Amino acid sequence: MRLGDKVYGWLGAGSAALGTLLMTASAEAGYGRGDAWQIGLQDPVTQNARDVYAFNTPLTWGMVAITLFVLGLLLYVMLRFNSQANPEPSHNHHNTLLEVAWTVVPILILIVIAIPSFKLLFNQYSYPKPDLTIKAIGHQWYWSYDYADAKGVAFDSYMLKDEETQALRDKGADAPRLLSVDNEIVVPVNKVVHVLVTSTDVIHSWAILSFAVRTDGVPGRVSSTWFKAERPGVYYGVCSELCGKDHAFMPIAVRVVADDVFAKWLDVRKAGGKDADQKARALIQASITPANQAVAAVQTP
Ligand SMILES: [Cu+2]
Repeated sequence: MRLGDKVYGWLGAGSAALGTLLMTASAEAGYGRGDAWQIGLQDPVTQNARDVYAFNTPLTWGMVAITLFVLGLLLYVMLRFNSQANPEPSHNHHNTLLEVAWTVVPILILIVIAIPSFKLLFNQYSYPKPDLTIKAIGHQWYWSYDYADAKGVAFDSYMLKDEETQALRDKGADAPRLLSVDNEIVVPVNKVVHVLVTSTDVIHSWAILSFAVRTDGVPGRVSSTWFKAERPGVYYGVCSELCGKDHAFMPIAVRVVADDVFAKWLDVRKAGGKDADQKARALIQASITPANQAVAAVQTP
């Protein structure tokens, strides 16, 4: 067996073993949030995210192969042609075949990368007809949301403090530190959601990794993105543009729920009132039953 084959075998075995280890560590690992010692990306829950991840994996291994190849060439030159090993240097120069090859091969590699990459970009910027449109407004340092189709449904979303998430976890709720927020965005499952992103002060960025969306919120401009989440659950993101001292403390939480839960939630929000936030939260918490958590645990293909 050649050394190259061996190295490839080790890499394959290594990543497979690591994958198994991480998957057994937690059934929910990777969905909507990072997991301790996770290697790789968060699990995708939209078609675009699946396409992005299917592209990312071979690309990364291709990069590893090229890096090792160049490293090998460098080591070979350093050992074989240093002044001790090769005291009489040859006077060769110019090799047309070699020069054409090292120009053409990288061009071909770039073309092979560009084709699926452009396809992904087109998909991300082709907006299917929306079922729901949400405006996300970045502030120093929190987000506010406005449901454009539902008059009066608008709220602020602040990160929960450590003692608040701890209190929730003590009660058995799932509330990750630095990601949980007081008011989550709630959207129905399998529906096209457009998100219009803007900001009132500096540039922020609205991103959810499991949806493969990331869009800058620029003051005075509206940028947009879209997703169609195929799996109920809660998906976290963080502001992805350095926006000041509390940049790290303005997470984004999207709760994907069944249609009927969403309809009830929207009614509570539309009714408004002083305790609307509380009622909306209670409704969502009550909807998280063991039955639909089991549904949520079923992986999408
Ligand atoms: Cu920000």
